[in-house]
Amino acid sequence: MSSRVRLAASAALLPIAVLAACAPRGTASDTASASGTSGSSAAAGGEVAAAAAPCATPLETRAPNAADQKPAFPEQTRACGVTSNVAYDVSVVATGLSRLWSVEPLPDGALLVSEKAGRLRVVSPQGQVGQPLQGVPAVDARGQGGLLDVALSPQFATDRVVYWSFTEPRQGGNGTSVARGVLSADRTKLDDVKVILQAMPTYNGTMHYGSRLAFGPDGMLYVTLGERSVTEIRPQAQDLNSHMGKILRVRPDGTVPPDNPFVGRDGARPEIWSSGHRNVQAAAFDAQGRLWDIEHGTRGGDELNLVQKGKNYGWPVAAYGIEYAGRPIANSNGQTQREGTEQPVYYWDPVIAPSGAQFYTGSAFPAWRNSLFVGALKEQRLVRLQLQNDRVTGEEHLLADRKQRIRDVRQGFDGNLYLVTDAEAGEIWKIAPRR
Ligand SMILES: [Ca+2]
Repeated sequence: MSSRVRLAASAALLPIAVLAACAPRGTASDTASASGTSGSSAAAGGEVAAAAAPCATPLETRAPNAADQKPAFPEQTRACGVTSNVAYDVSVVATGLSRLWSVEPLPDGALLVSEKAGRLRVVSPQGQVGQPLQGVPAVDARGQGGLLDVALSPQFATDRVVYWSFTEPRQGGNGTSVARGVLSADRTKLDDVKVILQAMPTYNGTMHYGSRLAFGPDGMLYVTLGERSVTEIRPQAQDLNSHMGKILRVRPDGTVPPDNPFVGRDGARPEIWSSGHRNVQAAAFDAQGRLWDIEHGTRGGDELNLVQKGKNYGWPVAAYGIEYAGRPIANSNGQTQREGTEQPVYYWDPVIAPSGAQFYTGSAFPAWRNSLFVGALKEQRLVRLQLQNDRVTGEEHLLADRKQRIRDVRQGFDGNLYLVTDAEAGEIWKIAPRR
């Protein structure tokens, strides 16, 4: 299976990875493991942690935007550069697709992709691009809006149910909504289409919709949202009576499971799983079945979080970075910590502008097992993070030579990685072991 939930097989069954040469700048000890020189890690599929000390010469060398802010712990930013030395080929599966937003591999090797303007298409393993699927409701594609993420039902092989998030045009504005439908056997249309979730309130804007969809090992659908960006509405990220700036958790039919953290609390919306998020466009479950998110920050505040039930991730009352205009973040007065809020596991200053994310669990690239891959829009590359004990121990940047805004990254059922680019003539890439 290739869904964002993927429980790892025992790492012991897999070949030990020949990883990483020493960090190019001669610092991190991301060296493992075929030679057996390092103690093998149970958690990391051949990866061995860098030293716990902060990196003396991190991959990121540019000046931070918020030079006066300090990380809460040494590994929270500017990890050491690491090099996996994996030999891979990039093949262009298809070109000429407009503003691709997500890619979802199907069990037979085809790909389901979304184009922001409002189209879903099936692309064959050979790269044949299908006509837009019929049955997709209208979207508001202005600004950052449109047809956003796609996810498969955990039982897709038998029920053919597809989920997607989109900017729904509404009376008085718009909002992020989630719909589901049944992909017809001939893959030309979606039947029984139904909107199962509407993020509220409706707002008249064009920014910060989120969103990613990810099914957890609990069978629930997690939906990440944005806070609509502007100063008038973004404080709602701290308001449990609003869906803005939240991650939601619902059953596959959109109803609320009774064990959600705020069920039964007055003035709280029961779909909420976690709060205090800014604009969450990446969500991925790790091999242990835990949810991680990556959020767009302001200048200097992109962050990685381990998302836990009922917790508050700080925005906008505690955040790294500065306002786009250059001053401290108004709602936090520049504070990065606040009691009752969670610290990010990692943050980028300057930002990468994160898109989709995927924990790699396949066998095609043993050296990458348990790495977290993140697409980068502004920085036009694929970011690979190594994690150990819930700390980032190394960062690697791949595909930067292609100079494309990467909008999503997903693992296929074949263990290869599939990426889509954000361009008017966008591309689908397959990353496979070098032949
Ligand atoms: Ca935060």
